[in-house]
Amino acid sequence: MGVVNVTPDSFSDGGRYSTHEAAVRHAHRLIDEGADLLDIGGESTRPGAAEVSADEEIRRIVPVLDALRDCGRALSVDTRRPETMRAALEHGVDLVNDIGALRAPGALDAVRTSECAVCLMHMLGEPGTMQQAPRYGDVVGEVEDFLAGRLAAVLAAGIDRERIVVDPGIGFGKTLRHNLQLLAALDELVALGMPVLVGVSRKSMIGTLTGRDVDHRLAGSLSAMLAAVMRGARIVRVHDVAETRDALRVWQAIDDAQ
Ligand code: HH2
Repeated sequence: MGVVNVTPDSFSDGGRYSTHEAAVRHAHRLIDEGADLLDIGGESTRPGAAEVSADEEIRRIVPVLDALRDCGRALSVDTRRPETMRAALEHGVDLVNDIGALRAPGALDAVRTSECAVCLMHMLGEPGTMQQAPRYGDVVGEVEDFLAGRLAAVLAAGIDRERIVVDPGIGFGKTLRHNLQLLAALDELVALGMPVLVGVSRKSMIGTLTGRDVDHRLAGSLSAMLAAVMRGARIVRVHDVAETRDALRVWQAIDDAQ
């Protein structure tokens, strides 16, 4: 899953693709590099990022979706807002990637009548404050319980289990230790029986472990990505698609030779 941010303030790419043309050009580059799925977002959710209105988010995302509709790859919309989900679904999006796990009032309804896939992600708190001393008794158990609870809510709303992907939400209300524990125990989330998506690309945990700024976190990101895939992650949300493909190809060849 290649990341396409149509935002002026995402932590990882600092507004490089905030115009429509730049975002579409970037998406095509990620396709050429081997992305199977493009995740299009109109709001940065990094800790402390300013919120945008649904209107503004839709204004950023929908023209990009329209330009990419026939690109031959699955399209995902990265949003917490039911209005944006609805607009994106009207414009042919295949996956609703909600860091709020469809908890916003109206979110379940927004996806219920479509056939789209849904990613349910764990987040403790809200983006603005989530990194202020997040606390868990047992982070792996609590994330698992949360995702199982959201799955139950989604099933009760009449959405099929086959449409669901789950995500531990690396960096969303978690310390470095929480992130590491979740990645180390990813097979426990995989055991829930749904495909697991993981996003670690360029995140601050990589910066903390390597001492690198956001432009120099590729090697660390690839290492974390492989650790997740080896424990059963099925979708990896990344900024560097070509390098991720290469890393996966080599790992897969070794795995196949076993
Ligand atoms: N991380 C970000 C955004 N969306 N969605 C899922 N399912 N999992 C993630 O880990 C995830 C996500 C991080 O967002 P942001 O800070 O806006 O930056 P960027 O989009 O460049 O990664």
